[in-house]
Amino acid sequence: MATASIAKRGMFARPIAPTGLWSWITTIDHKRIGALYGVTAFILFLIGGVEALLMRLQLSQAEAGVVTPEAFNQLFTMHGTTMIFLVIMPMGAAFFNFMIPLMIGARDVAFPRLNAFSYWTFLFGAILLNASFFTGSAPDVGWFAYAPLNGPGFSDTGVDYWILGLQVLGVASLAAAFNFIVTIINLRAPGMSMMKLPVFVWMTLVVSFLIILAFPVITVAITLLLFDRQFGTEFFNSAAGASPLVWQHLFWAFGHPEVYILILPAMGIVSEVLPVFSKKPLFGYTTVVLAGIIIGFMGWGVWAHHMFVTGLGPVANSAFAISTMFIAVPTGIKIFNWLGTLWGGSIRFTTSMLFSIGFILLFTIGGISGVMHSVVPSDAQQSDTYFIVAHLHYVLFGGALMGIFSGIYYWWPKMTGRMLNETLGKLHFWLWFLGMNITFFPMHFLGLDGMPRRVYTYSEGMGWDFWNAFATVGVFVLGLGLLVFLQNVWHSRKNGEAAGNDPWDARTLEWSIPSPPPHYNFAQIPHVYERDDFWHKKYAEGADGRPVRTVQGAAPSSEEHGHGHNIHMPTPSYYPILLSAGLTLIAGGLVSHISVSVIGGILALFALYSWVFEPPTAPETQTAGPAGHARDKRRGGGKR
Ligand code: HEM
Ligand SMILES: [Cu+2]
Repeated sequence: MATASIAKRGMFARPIAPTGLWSWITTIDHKRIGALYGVTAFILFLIGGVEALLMRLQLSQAEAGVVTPEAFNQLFTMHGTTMIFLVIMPMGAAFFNFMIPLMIGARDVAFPRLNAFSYWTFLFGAILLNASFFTGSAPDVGWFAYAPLNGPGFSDTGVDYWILGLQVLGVASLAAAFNFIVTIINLRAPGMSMMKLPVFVWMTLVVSFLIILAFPVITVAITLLLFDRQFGTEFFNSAAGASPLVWQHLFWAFGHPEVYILILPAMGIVSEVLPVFSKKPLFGYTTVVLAGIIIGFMGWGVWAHHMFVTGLGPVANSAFAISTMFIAVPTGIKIFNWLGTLWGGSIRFTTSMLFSIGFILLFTIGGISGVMHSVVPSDAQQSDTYFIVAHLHYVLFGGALMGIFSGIYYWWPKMTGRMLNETLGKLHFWLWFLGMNITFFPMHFLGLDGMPRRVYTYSEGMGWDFWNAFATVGVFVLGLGLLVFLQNVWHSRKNGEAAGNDPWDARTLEWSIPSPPPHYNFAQIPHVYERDDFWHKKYAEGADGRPVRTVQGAAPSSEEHGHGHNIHMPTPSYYPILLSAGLTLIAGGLVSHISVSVIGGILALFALYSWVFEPPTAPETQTAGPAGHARDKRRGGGKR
């Protein structure tokens, strides 16, 4: 037993537990960390969903009394903050973690302990943010917390929780982003040049760069805000002559790149799924990759489209209108490439494929309303109305989340070794596709009819009752879809069909190894010769240009070459979680009691110090513990 062996070896001996709770707490295996990210983000998705449900119930009819106005403000703030930072981003991170090393033929990420640190810091940051509910003062200023209402004198400690929670979460995102950049650049299998990378890996690389460039901006903004709130500085205080618009510039200089941080992983997933279920290579691989990179650059030049109604003047407004219209071009290019991939393919309408096609349809609707906002006079009408709420849900729910679920259905067999049920899956898709449109499409009408966003109620004569009630019905359809998904997961765990290595006849390296992959991933690191290398190992081009299977029976597996003996993997460690806990306590102490910060500081220092002096691999003598995979240590490479 894990704990027993710890007792025998003393408190600070290396953890070697192969199973049980301890093994999860000390794990540095990218697959387990990916699973932790996924499960945690899913639980937070349920919390964010309940917040949404409460808001929709409150708005389902005029003058309803489900929640108080104060509670309503907290609900939309926490809902937005949760969905963006605690659901979509970490679900992306779950796939980065689980899939990237498998897709590039690596045994782990470059810095396995840093990876564990990212996850724990994310988890503790999420807890810190949500702890504000228990103090009775959750953040209530909207997910963008506009000045001057974010300043001292407003919302008790709510905004402080928001600031400190985001600081902690920012550390998690930055650590993960650096890790993935180094992993993708340095740990690719021999022969896998950059232009042979799967598109999902490319999009992860672009997103990681966006994170390391965008998060410092918000870090600075919220640090200044913290100083305003706690130490009497006046960076955003209009009464003292500062411009509160500076906050908006800083926030959106981060905020717009952030929306691409949210959508690019989904675009990457869709670019993996469509070729597999169309039995064709991705149409225009180079263009799709380039369009992703161009979006990454252009995303920095459009932020003031969130500020058209703040009186920036005609020059700035025109410049940002034009740049915003232009950013739709690389986005449109991708859409045509996806359609080109479908064109003439032998299409299999699996659940994953349906979610990808749903993504294209719904994301396009959101993209079009986005371009409508770029027209300044029409945005003056739409700004701060339900029309914006419609837009952002088409891109975030219809886009990012549908893409993520396409990935869940696609990679589930690889991650768990078991298939999900396709009938339940399709039912889930249709309920979500319908429910999403029922909930969010009428918001276009409400917005154009003048219903402002972020109002906790409206009076009867406004004519908004019907579509509001309609939208609330949609939430129940979405909820039903979610239950079907949960049932599917449950069913798969108990009776799911075994997946085998390659259930979809897929193209990329992760499908060449067993499902779930062994802890060392590849018994032998593959040598890559082509883009979609695994596909080329299975198929040759026939005389008519159609693929002809060259390998009969089961797909070739690197497992055939050995059983992973003598592979040295990094050893689990206590210090990532301890350092995360220390950091979060420092932050938490600032909103509760300073002694908590002191304890956190000591813990963080201890963890950091010990981490630095901990060799990445335990000496063999220490690891002669329980039998099993935990004994096989790493190949060289990662050090931290
Ligand atoms: C074709 C691409 C897009 C264009 C042209 C576009 C344009 C715009 C514009 C002009 C606004 C500001 C509207 C206003 O506040 O008056 C806006 C808001 C927003 N967009 Fe987009 N957008 C695009 C894609 C996306 C994507 C991919 C996402 C996220 C995945 C996204 C998320 C949002 C969010 C969250 C807001 C609202 C922010 C808020 O006020 O709370 N957009 N979009
Ligand atoms: Cu924007």
